[in-house]
Amino acid sequence: MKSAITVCLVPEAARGPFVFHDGLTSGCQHAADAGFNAIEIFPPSASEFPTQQLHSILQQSPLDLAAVGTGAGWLKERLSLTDTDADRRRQAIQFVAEIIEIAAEFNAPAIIGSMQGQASDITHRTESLDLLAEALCTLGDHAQRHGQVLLYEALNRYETNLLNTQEDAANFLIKHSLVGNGVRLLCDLFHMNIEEQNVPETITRLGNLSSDLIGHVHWADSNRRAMGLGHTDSNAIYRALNAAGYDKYLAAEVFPLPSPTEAASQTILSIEAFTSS
Ligand code: LER
Ligand code: MN
Repeated sequence: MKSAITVCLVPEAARGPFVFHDGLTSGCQHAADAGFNAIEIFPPSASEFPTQQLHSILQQSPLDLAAVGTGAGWLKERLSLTDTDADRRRQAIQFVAEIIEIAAEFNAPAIIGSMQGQASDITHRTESLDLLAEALCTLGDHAQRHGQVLLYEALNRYETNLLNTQEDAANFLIKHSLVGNGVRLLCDLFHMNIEEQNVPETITRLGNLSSDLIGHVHWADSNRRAMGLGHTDSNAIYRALNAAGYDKYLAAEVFPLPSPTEAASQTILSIEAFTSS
């Protein structure tokens, strides 16, 4: 498995669970210095994505781009893929589609987290899930046409009322034939710590459902600090991921605590404990 760390380029997300907030150059420099394989970027939008700057940084560094978040569409513009207003929904799909295209230039997938939105009233949940399936179908196709997968992230109950557990999300993707359409699960261990009965056992069951279901992992401890700074059993989780055949990124989407560089070095330690043996 490979290591990645988050670089946030959105001032409005300064208090969000991202490690580096001081610009692309500084974030990449810190990530490379700490020994990461890749960065995961949270950009304001596709049009504000620093494409040229990133190309030149990556050419001169050992880093790759692991994934690109789309949550700024929700954070800044309140766009959602399940908005009941068809025009707003189209804007949300367009926002994500453009990020898919830019991420694909760097051989990276885009993430659907906050952009999934939530049902405004529990009676509308079925309708919202139908809208979500429709959007994931369109965007999964778009990602595939650009040679990528699309990462769908189940969030905890305080962030969405759509799909909170990984198995509910997996069954939803399977029911709507979305896995064949390029959609994969993003397992965020912080959300899983809140929602799952047993995180390693859940990962094992996901692996049994389909070996390529898990497309990305947010490697966060129980309190959303760097792995090792909470009470998550990272050893059992790593073993479960390994046994499930997962060989992609462990990306630190965590708070920059006690400092960005300490969160980075703690994350690397927590990954190297498994990968260097
Ligand atoms: C996005 O990756 C995520 O985990 C959400 O909690 C964003 O708020
Ligand atoms: Mn996440």
